[in-house]
Amino acid sequence: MAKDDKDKNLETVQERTACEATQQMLAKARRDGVKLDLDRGFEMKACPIGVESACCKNCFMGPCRLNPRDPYKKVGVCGATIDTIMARNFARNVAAGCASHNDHGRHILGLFRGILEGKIKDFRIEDTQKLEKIAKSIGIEVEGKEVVALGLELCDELEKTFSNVDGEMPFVKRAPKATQELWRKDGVMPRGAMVEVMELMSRTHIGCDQDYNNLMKQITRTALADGWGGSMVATELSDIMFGTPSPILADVNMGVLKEDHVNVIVHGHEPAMFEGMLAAVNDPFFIEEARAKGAKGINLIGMCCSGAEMMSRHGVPHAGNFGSTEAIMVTGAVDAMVVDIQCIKQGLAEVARCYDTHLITTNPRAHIEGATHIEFEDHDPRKCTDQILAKAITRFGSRSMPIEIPRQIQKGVHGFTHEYIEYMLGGTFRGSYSPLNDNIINGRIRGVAGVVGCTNPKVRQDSVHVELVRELIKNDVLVLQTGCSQIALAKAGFLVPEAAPLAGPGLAEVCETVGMPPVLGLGSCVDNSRILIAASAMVAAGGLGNSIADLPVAGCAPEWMSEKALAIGHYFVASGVYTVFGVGFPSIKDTKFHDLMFDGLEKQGYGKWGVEKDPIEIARMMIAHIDKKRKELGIDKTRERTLVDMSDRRDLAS
Ligand code: SF4
Ligand code: MSK
Repeated sequence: MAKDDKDKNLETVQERTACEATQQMLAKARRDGVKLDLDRGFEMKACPIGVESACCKNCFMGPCRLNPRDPYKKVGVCGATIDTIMARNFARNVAAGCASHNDHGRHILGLFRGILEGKIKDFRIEDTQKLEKIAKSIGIEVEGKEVVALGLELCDELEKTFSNVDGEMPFVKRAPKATQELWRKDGVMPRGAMVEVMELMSRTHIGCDQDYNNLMKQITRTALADGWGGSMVATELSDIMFGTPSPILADVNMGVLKEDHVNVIVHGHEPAMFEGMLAAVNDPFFIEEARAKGAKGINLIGMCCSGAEMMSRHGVPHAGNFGSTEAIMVTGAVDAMVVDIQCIKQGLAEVARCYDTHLITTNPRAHIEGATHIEFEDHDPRKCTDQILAKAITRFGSRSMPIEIPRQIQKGVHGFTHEYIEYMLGGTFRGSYSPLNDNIINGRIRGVAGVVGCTNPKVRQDSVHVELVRELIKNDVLVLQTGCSQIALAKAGFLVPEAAPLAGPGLAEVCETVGMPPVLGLGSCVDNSRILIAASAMVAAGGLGNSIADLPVAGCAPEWMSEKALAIGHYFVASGVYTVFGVGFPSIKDTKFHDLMFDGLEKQGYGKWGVEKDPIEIARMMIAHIDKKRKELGIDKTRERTLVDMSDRRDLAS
């Protein structure tokens, strides 16, 4: 490659991603003549009508395209207005996101029941304390009950999350009373996920619900059936079965690959298969097999959300987020990439073919043309995991590709939960959210932000996440993270207590006293439900209002891309949180539907949506909202304090 071309190559890879390891692999892929998603995303010219949700293909009289620049000039063939079209499109996105999380949650519930009934023997109940706590939280009497009996009772109750056709979902009881009352008053209290998704899909059929206000009610109900439904069931039962995470030091970035080991990457969202792989790679038989082929061992690594979950629970190294899943195979060092559900790009198959990597699908819901399918079954995990390991070990023994592994590795502390935040701030004997609230009231912590979600090749990978979080903590906003965003910040070195000096003086003071990072990683994207519980605990601790909408908190998915992200965003809005999305938003400004989402919902007592691409501006919007809530709570004056004296320090530490 000529020098000019080399410089250009370097320059454009830096434009695509802030992750240096991914830059290195993208440059190599180009040299190798392999096209990655990061370049495909840049080259794809999005449809200007679709990007603003101004088209409808809900029947075959269309597709109907309206003009986003003059949205009220025309209507669809059936007469649908721009507001109906945008509301229906958004509704279907939320339905898909909610269905994904509930399908995941229902599988986790089935696994839990299978263990309790003795049909699944390779997994067990790890955290019986949490089992009791969760059962109690939804009104199940726990005294004198054995683990199996209590577990089965919890199963029967949580089954309603999915199958209820009337009544209320069990976990909504965990929301603040005032938040629940709002949902009841407006008729948006979720019943069961299946009925909510079904009704939403039915209402968006041609000629059904054609009032965006009325559609919004069912959108809200369906989104709540995600956050307080399937996502929360998945998180809480996974903790009970596999162990509730607590802070753990783990390595992140592509440097976790080892040239002299058999490298197996697991990428997806379901923890069971990953847990099964973890057991299998520690089997002496496979370690011996790997050694016989000249490897020093088997190196099990996570990516994306199941990776974040396994890192939080067991400290399994993590190689990167959604934006790096194709790039990592360019190393030539991946002997097998094992995938399950959600956010698995079809493009992985072609990259795997180019680098002679095994791409193995394991879930009946998610096959990929060109990949090998080896089905994972909860009752017989080894049948799947052992075949995968045999393939990976064989590939190691006959590696033909040149290996190039980026050197970047960052250490970080992961595995925070709402339970651990309570313990960390409140101490062993009086675990409580009161110290967090006190620090918010006294102004050391200005507020709390959830920064979560995906990466999207429409924007420079990781850069919006990192710049936004940098700005938030600088302004004393404590940041909670999940999913691919957490990995972006981990790679940038923010998930360590040593990052405290990057925070403003108040937040830094709290972090240094407690020994925590200013950015707390809570796990995968279903684990956003941990943020809902943390917010509810803040309300319960007192002093910050009666509902989640009263709290000085805000949320953001700065590089979002998935329908799940829209469902998550809307369940936060529906729970009372101001939620800003980066990249763009599928609606047209100054339309009635847009105004409802970005303003009207807040007037009805919910949170509201915001959209902005620039990270500093996003931070400004979130901080302005936090300050508005502080003012409404009458605690805006306390921020004027700037010095923390020794007696304050003692109060904080006690
Ligand atoms: Fe067009 Fe109405 Fe059919 Fe949508 S439902 S494609 S707007 S005719
Ligand atoms: S994996 S939904 S890219 S966070 Fe949960 Fe990451 Fe977004 Fe998928």
